Amino acid sequence: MNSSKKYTLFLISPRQRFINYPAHSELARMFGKRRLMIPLALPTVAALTPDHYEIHIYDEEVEDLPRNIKPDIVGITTLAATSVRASELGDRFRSLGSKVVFGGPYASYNTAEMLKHGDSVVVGEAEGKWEECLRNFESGAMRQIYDAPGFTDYKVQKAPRWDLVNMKRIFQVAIQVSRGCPFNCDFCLVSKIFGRKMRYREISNVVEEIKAAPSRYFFFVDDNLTINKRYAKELMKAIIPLKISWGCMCSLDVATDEELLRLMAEAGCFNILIGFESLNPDSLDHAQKHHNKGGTIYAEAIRKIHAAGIHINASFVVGFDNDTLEEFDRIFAFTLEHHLPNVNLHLLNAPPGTVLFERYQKEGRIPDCDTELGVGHFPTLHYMNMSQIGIFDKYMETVTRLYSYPVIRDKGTALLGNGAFIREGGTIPAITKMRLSWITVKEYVFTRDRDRRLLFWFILKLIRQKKVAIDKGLGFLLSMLGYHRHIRKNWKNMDFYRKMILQQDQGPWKVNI
Ligand code: B12
Ligand code: SF4
Repeated sequence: MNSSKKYTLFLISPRQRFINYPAHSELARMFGKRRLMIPLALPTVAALTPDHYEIHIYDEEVEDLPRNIKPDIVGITTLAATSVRASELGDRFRSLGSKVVFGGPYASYNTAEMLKHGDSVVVGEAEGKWEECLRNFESGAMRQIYDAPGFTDYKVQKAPRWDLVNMKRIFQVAIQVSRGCPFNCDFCLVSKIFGRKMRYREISNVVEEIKAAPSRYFFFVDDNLTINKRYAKELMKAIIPLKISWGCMCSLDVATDEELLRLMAEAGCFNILIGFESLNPDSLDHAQKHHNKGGTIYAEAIRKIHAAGIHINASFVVGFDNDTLEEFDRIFAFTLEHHLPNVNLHLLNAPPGTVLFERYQKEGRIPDCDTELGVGHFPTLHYMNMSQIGIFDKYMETVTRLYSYPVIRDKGTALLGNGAFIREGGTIPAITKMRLSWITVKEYVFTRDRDRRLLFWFILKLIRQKKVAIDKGLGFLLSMLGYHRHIRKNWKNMDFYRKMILQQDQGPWKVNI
């Protein structure tokens, strides 16, 4: 231990048993990395920690925890998806004599449960509360709960401590420029954790952070990067000279402003995650997601985003009370019609703390199941018109269809064939390029799968015709392969998953009332 430091602190993101986002595992592996990015909470909380702490950041998805160091204090970030492992780690470190503090979305709304495995919970934002917790730790007077009304000012943020993260093992860094969400969708925690009033960082503060970051690849974790279009345009203008590549999340109305879209593309945006959530208007009403309507508006908006050379990660949720299994087919057809190859399909779940959780709990519709199943591809509720096994089987059938090579080929050639994706993305090191080219050839040429080979030749033809940039063509093939591999892995575990689900299945909820 560095002798000028008085205390050792571990900041940990626990291992996730059930992986959903394939891009975070399979795609990272293709890049020779362990994970695309690590949770921003870890370097952010590290930046709030005083200098006399020797800080070690561990994301268990990236590396194992060392067995030979006993930290003085441990901070663990939690999601529903990591809650069981977080408790295990809490018990383990407490048995070693370390103090254990939990934070993050799961612990914030399950304080009593997490306090069985730790000494303290920091509720909601860390800023201010974490520093107080550490002062109390040093004086031997830690409280169990650190909570305070209101939110941090957030105009200027200390740069996250990326210097403590082994960047060789991750691909991109997360960055956040705003906090809050004016909406209040009932399955979401964001407006509870960060409030309904939007807060924005000064753009100069964001630019400094980007310049100092150890990667040129970023993901803006803001829930809606473009909700304030004036701020978004200023931000884009400021980051254009920085020559970075990035993805983000925003709502579809970004497409109503073509100047903004153009600026985003110029500033390096290659991918937007859009929460369509549902194509069933009754379900959107049901979820309080009133701001997300409109079939024809969807079509036009998608066309404009694609025309700007930006990919869409289309996110959908099935399982609202008005949904039936037909919803899956509707989503499948929609993504085919609008050339959306990257689809994140989720089953509705209700993390503790959400309005939905309270309601479903009152109605007795939350089975006593493992909280870590709440990653979006397992049933964790009793659904109104669908049995748990019914919705799960249909989910698996739909993702398998969505990522079958003939379907990917139809979508991919329509999407990439119009010439909008001709601009090169960020610079990739030569060694990575070689690695990716080799994986592409190995997987797409030396394969018995005719559909896969055909897809490769289609994309190659588009590259030769100068309709798509090489890196974008390769990127497309590899991300599709990532999804495909992930789904194949899930099929291998199907017997286990189905057995687990059948144990808690009570059939469609309406037959029980
Ligand atoms: C980026 C993101 C993702 C990325 C993950 C990327 C990554 N590896 O980081 C992707 C797109 C893959 C993703 C996926 C999903 N996500 Co997500 N995601 C987010 C999002 C938008 C930003 C997270 C972030 O970086 N925030 C910025 C950091 C700084 O905030 P923070 O983590 O909350 O940390 C602050 C405090 O909580 C606290 N804190 C956190 N940890 C700790 C630890 C200590 C010791 C202390 C003191 C304090 C502290 O201090 C920090 C600074 O103030 C959040 C919403 C949000 N606005 O936060 C949802 C969110 C985390 N996701 C959520 C969910 C549910 C999902 C999904 C299941 C999708 C779905 N069906 O809704 C999937 C699958 C998740 C999985 N793990 O498998 C929920 C989590 C709910 C829960 N209880 O688990 C959130 C809160 C959104 C929501 N719907 O309510 N997600
Ligand atoms: S789902 Fe999106 S729009 Fe709805 S409350 Fe959450 S962050 Fe806001």
